[in-house]
Amino acid sequence: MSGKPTERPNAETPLRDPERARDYLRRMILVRRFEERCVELYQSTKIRGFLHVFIGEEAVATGVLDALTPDDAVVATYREHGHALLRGMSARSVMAEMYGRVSGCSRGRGGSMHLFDAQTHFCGGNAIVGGGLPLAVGLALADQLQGRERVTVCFFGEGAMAEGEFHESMNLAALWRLPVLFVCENNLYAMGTALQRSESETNLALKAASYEIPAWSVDGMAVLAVADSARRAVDAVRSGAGPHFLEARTYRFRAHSMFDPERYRAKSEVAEWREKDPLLQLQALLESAEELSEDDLAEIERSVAEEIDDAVAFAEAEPNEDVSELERFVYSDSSTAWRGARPWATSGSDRGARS
Ligand SMILES: Cc1ncc(C[n+]2csc(CCOP(=O)(O)OP(=O)(O)O)c2C)c(N)n1
Ligand SMILES: [Mg+2]
Repeated sequence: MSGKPTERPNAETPLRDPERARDYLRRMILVRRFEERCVELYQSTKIRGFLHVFIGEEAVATGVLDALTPDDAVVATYREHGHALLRGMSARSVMAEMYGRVSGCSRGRGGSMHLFDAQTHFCGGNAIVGGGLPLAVGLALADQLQGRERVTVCFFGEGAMAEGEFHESMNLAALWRLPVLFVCENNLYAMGTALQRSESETNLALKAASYEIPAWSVDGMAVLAVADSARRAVDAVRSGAGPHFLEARTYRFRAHSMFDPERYRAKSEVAEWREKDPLLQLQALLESAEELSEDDLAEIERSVAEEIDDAVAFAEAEPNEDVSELERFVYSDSSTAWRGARPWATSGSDRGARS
């Protein structure tokens, strides 16, 4: 019985491991600067399509992903550049994908919202709100059936909790005690819709707990608190305690996407949240403990800039996929194996079915 959601005090998580904290700071700076560069590249039309940045929310993915082993699986949303980088995908493969290059992680066919990498078990990037939830449940069910000891972490926005898929996924995950950690990135808005305008119950951990899933909330602007909470939850999931749910209370500093005049929130509200910037908070904590000097910070910024410059130069120089390959992957390569048995093939012809 999970009963009601557990509130955990987390504002003052102590700095137990300065080296690890410095590493978190570097990772968050990498994600922030990478996305700032993406915005610039978008404005100069080097990157096309949709672009949703995670700026302000970096502590969530940084803290949660640190609790995983390389064998665990990750499912994310369309706001997933940071998750991909933090999972260990190279800045080159992510940036090349943003450019639509053949050497991008999805051969340039997915772009910003469809980053994917089998090697790091980064199972997307998903453009559909709530679309990742059933995928995560399916991955965890497969692991359970095949006896693999893997945890799947599923990130989604609070907007996804108004979708039917959320409820179906929570129910089945709890019923079958699947090894999933659900992480709700509650940034208070789904595009221009505030949480209280779309949810009758705004206590999100309570909603999850109603499925008998242990659930609690954490300050999503405080990376050490997120990391502590996530570790506790991941350890529990790994030990066979079934699915868990973490609500990370966070905020996006930028617009929903590149097309959003932001008429739904006051500038003063954004300014208030910017005071809680997860990068500045951690920096201040490290500095006050004398665990971060100006030189340390300059070195982090320098090495991050170098990594991003290299990724941009790489993406600039790479080719797009040849147009002759356009139809490849429309059907899977293995589709030729069952071509003869296709139920809708009424004649011997195979019109429209190219592999
Ligand atoms: C099923 C579905 N409905 C609507 C959309 C359009 N849409 C794209 S993002 C978004 C808001 C989602 O908000 P939230 O889940 O809170 O994530 P956030 O963008 O805040 O990270 C909507 C409605 C979509 N992509 N998929
Ligand atoms: Mg949201």
